[in-house]
Amino acid sequence: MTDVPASQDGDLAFFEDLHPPASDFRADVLAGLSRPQKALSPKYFYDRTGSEIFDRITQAPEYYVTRTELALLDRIGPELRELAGPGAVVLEPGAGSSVKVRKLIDALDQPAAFVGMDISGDHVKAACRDIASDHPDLLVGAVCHDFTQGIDLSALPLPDGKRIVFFPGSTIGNFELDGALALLQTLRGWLRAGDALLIGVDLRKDGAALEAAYDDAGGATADFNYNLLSRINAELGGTLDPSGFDYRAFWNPYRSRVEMYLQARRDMGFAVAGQDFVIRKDETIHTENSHKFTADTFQDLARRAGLEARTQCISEDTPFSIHWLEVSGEA
Ligand code: AVJ
Repeated sequence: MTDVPASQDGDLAFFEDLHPPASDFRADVLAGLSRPQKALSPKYFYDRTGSEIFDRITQAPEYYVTRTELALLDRIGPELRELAGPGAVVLEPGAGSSVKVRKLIDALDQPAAFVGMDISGDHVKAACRDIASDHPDLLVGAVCHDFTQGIDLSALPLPDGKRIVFFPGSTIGNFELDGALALLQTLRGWLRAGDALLIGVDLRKDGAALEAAYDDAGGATADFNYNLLSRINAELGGTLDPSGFDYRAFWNPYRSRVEMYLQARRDMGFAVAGQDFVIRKDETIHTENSHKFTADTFQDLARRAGLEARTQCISEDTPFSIHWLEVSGEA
């Protein structure tokens, strides 16, 4: 399919709703709070308020991830342009704020198309419309899809160009290692010979810097966690008292990850969706991990997923990396 009309006046060339199974917030929360180590999934951080708070986190002086990756994208722009060649098709699973993909699109040589994918159809449509209105010559499509699930890209009206699956922000770090491997295998399934996965991966660094990045003095990351309790109260009839919890983030060098928790200041009883719970003083609710790799440990993982690094770019001052991965055996 080559002669696809470019999108005009901000309209999308297509919107495909693949009806991803709605993640069951209620069931996941009740199950998580019933475990010996109470836990809540970080994917539930991103309601409208949570997404706004995350923007605050990316502005926090301690949170180096976003600005370091943006600077790195600037630095490797010319190399990406070479590697991609003209007419590339950029696909972004979990399309967040479009700041990063815009930098990629601007670096490329006449990219043919951009397709944003996200589990929230409204969010991804809005983000893609913005990009379409600023890039009238770019075919822009949006897909409502859970990127941890496979997808049949041949069902989408994509131009023929080289596909670049763009997965920035070290979101891969949120997954346990087996989950990260499974995700890389899923994304590998999107690639044909010569296509690439362009992925941002945060690297191990000084523990104090990591703990500061995930517990900024301005309190944005703490608010990010408290908002999850407020969301449970608002959407699941919860009676949690956010002020009864302290937010904790600590670097676990043995598991090579930052672990984030809400810790009870006192014994508390609370209800969620009509189910009663008790949490003891100092007991915790685990909310998120952010795994930190070395370039080697990440590329080992990628190799196990059948992906070979064609090139990578690492920022030394604040260790962070971007990898251009191709299907193994095709390098
Ligand atoms: C969006 C997953 C990349 O782990 O750095 C930031 C999320 N959590 N501060 C990260 C996050 C707390 C962020 N990712």
